Amino acid sequence: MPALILILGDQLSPALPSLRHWQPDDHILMAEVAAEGEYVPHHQLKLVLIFSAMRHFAKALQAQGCQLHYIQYQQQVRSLLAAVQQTLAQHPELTQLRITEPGEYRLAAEMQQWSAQLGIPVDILEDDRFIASHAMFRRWASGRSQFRMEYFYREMRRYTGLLMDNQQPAGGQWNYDAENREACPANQQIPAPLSFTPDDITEQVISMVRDYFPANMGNAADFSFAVTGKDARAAFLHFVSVHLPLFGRYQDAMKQGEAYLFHSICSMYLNCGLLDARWMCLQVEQAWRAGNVPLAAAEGFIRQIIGWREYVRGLYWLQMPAYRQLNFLQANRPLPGWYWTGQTRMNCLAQAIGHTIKHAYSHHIQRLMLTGNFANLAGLSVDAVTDWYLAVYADAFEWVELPNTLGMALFADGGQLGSKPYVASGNYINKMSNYCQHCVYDVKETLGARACPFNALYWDFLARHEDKLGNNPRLQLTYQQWRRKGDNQAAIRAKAADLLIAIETL
Ligand code: DLZ
Ligand code: SF4
Repeated sequence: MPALILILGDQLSPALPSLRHWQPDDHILMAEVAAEGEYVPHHQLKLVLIFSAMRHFAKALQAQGCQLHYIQYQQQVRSLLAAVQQTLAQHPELTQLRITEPGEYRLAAEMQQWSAQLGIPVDILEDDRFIASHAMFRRWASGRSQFRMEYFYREMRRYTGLLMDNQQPAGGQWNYDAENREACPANQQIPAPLSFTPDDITEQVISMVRDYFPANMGNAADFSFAVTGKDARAAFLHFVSVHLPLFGRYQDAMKQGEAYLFHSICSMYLNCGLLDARWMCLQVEQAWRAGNVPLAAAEGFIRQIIGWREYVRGLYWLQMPAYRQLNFLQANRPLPGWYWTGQTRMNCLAQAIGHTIKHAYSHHIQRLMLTGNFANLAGLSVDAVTDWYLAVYADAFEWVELPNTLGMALFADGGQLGSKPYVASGNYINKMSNYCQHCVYDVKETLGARACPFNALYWDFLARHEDKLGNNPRLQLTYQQWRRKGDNQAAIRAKAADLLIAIETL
């Protein structure tokens, strides 16, 4: 039975399950459609990446002799279902549809209805580009009251054999995170990541995105990412040889004017399918075994891929759709306008949001401890914040974005992902960056007119949520500090109330 194979914009991998079953009389469909382009106001660079990478992937499949149908955005097809219906109407010989399961629940739920709507069998294959299958994750999670990443990660190390010597973790320890928390010295040289000049296909996409998405964040003309597997692999190998040796050490550091530091900037390639997770981890392990990078750097990187990334995906599928509705701390304040413009006097946030606007990227600590931390301290709406992250980052798809934002950054799941909220005052930001040296606010002050807003908001957050957080064993010391503030408590809370009223102008 000849099939129509639908490939989505984050499934751009030659080893995709639905492509592995390809037969010469099958047809392939790829479609740029309004429903996917508009479900959040995607950053212009994210749109260019996905559409250009889709067009390059289609071209490569065509060159291999596949019968390929490609719908461009200008054709104004509303949805993926409409694209499938249109193609099937033109090719009645195609009597089944084959798909690799989508990464997002929203689409997976829609696709459950497709067979009835189309009147043909719809074969949905498990996405084995992820290392842990759904069954494997469910097995691990069943019977546990708390899902701690560290234990899942150890199983994944054993399962993959990565960084293992005779069934034991290489170097004798599973996790070297404690060695990964240094600030970046002023004189540290930071090499640039590999960037790419747009070819004709990308130029066409840039002009299409400018025409159809003029109000979206970012400037499509700034685009310099890879759009093919070959270039993405080159970008990653450049990272391994140039940045990885210091990746671990400065993983959490932030520095004025530096968007990337020693990060790989490859999450967007991995998440849309241009890079393969196992291949990346093998490159990193080989670099360590060859003596080119420290074990702490290699382990720190591999943990992100086979540990954290697989773990958040597992939790997402285990708990959707209920997960999307969680709002443990009842955070409902509207998102300040400066999340979209970067126009705030808080230098740390202006930097993180500025990078986001310029590059559709900021690194994990900027996302967690700057934009995420502020959103949590200020009680910003969980819906608005999660939609913002989904829109503005080139690597953001809901399976990875939602647990990281709703769970990790906002504690809206009540502690399933993190054992305590990742909140911090200005002190942490000052320790991990040089942002405070360039800020109009004073990080050492809590109450005065120039006081760093993070400080009063931090204490106010703890006081506001004492009923829900006061018994958390990991916050006992912090609550003791709060109690010692005695008479100052009222002034701090009044200051926080003033800050929240003036939130648009901070
Ligand atoms: C993110 C995205 C965008 C912006 N556009 C498309 C599109 O037009 N066609 C498509 O197939 N995929 C697109 N994607 C990626 C999908 O949204 C993604 O496959 C789902 O969110 C599931 O992860
Ligand atoms: Fe951010 Fe406060 Fe430091 Fe300014 S003083 S950069 S607002 S932490």
